[in-house]
Order: sequence, then C-alpha cells, then structure tokens
Amino acid sequence: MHIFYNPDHAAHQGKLEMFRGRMVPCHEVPQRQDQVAAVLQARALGSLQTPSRFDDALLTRIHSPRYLQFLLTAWQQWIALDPANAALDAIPSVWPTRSFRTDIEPDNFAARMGLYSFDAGTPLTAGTWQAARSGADCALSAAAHLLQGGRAAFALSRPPGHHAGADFFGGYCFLNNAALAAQYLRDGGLERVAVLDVDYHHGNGTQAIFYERADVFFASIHGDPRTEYPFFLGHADERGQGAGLGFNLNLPLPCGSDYARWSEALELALTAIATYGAQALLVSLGVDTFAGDPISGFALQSDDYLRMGERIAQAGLPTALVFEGGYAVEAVGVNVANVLKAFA
Ligand code: OKP
Ligand code: ZN
Repeated sequence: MHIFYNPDHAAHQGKLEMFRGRMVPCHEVPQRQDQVAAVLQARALGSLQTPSRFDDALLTRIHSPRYLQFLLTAWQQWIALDPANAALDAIPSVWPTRSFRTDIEPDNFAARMGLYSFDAGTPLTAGTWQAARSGADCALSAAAHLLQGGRAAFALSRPPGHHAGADFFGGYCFLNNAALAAQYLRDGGLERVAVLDVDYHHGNGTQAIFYERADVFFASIHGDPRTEYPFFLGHADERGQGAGLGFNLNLPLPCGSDYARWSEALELALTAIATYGAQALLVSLGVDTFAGDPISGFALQSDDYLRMGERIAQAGLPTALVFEGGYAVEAVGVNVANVLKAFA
C-alpha cells in the first residue's frame, strides 16, 4: 500500500472554533495525522511517502480561480489589517445568505471571508494554504498511483476536504482532496469514477461539485442532516440534477447506528457503484463514525473498521482512500489502519 502523507500538515493548526456561543479548542488538530502515521508505521501497513508536487492548474479543475486566489493570500490580507492579528486566527462571521449577491467580491476582508465560507468552525491560519496545498498533492499522488496501475493508495492528508466546495471552505476543509483526485482520474482517461464518502458527516462539497455530472458517481453514508452537520445537504431525495440525475446517492442514518445498520447502507452504496460500472473508486475515509468520537453520533467499534475495509476491497476496484474526519485522537490511528489492512 502506497501511503502519501502531508509533510506540511502541522502548518495548519487552528486555535479555537465557535461552538454553542463560545470559542472552544479546535477538534481538527495535527495530532490526528501524527497518530495515524504512527500506527500505520508500527503495523507496517506501507511505506510513508512524500507526495509529488502537482501543477497549480490542477486545482482549477475543481476550484474557482477567485477562491484559490483568496485562499493563497488570505493570511497576508488578515495581518495587513493589523499586525497584531498574527497572534489570532481569521474566522468568518458574516455570510451572503438568501437574497444577497455573491457576484461582487467585496473589498472588506471579513466580507470576503464570508463570501468564501459557510461556517464559523473553520479558522484560517498562517499555514492553512501551505498545509491544504500539500494535502491536495497527497490526494493527487494517490490518484496518479492508480493511473500507473496501482491497486490501492492512501492519502494521509489534513486538513480534510469533503466539505469544501468549488468556491468555499467550511467544516475544517479548504481544498476538496477527494474531488481533485476524482477529476485527476477522469483527466487521466477513466470514464466512470465513483466517490464513496464514509465520513460521519455528509460530503456536501463533493456532492455539489459533481451534482450535475454523470461521469463521477457520489455515494455517501452519514448522520441524518436533519440533526447532524452540515444540516443543509445530504438528504435521501438528492439524486443529482440534469445530466447528473441518478448519479448521487445519499444514505442518511439515525444517531446511534451501529455497524449492523451502517453496513446495510454500505451494501446499497457498493451495489450502486457496481451497477454504475465505476472503473476506479475514491473513498473519503472519515473514521468519525467511531463510537468514541467526540463530535459524532454513530456507534462503530474499532474491529468494525476491519470489516469495512474488507467489504470495500471486495468491490475489486483500483481504490484511492483519502483521510477525512475522525476526532477521537487516541483511536483514529487504529481505526484507519484497520480499514487499510484489507488493502495492504
Ligand atoms: C468535518 B469532517 C460549527 C461546528 C460544527 C463541524 C464538523 C466538521 C466535520 N460551528 N462542527 O466531516 O469530519
Ligand atoms: Zn466528519
């Protein structure tokens, strides 16, 4: 198993996120990736490799140029407001909701932060661009490995990506690593690519990016958005639109779901992916479905991830797995390693 780890991930280290009226320590911390790397090495599940550097132009296959330009320069804009801002993270606080315009990029920095985001839980820091950019390289390296004939690769990237849309960040995500990898496979000549998102939270960014396309099938198993983040997308009746109608599958589950329940949804997702005729599989691998996860509501146990990996491997497709969520830091390594074991 080829494992591409993000050597720059710790450059992104948010301090606080907004939660129930107060600022609380960020859940999405560098120790998450370090913990996964340590367990993968201890269990000899593959060699950790630095990703190749891919051309910036690949990012515009998924993200808008003005969004990328903003992310690249946001920290400089933030400290230009006041040098003392260097000690703080930049956090959005105002958004263009229904009836507002989004075609004009405001001159005000706080307004630009709101234009390009959807929540106040995602601090932008001095090293966010550097970390997210190298994280994207990990996902692209994993995809490139499949195009070279590899059977499986793991992108150990943080920050995560599946909530990031074509032109917005949020949910701890800035660049949509799985979408970039899926597009890379398409551009490399594969005609039908599937994304299976098993993170506890619905991958709203990935869904939105491919919603009107038939060439990338998106399937997601997640906490019901009526009660769970990101709330405003991820319902079962979202099946795609236009040319993409029928190529989006959402399988929301109630809080408390255990592996018996969860694995029924996995069967449905993998059957749909097989019927679609996918030539390669991207897995948005969040392990925040774990019973001990501090921000999620499913009840999977560490051993369940062994069965999850076995079942996904049974699909028999070239597979790139991309790290997403998982916030029980002491268990995140074992849970990811258990999934990868079946591919190693
Ligand atoms: C990212 B991934 C908002 C806090 C809500 C956001 C959860 C993001 C999960 N103020 N928490 O899907 O694991
Ligand atoms: Zn998640």
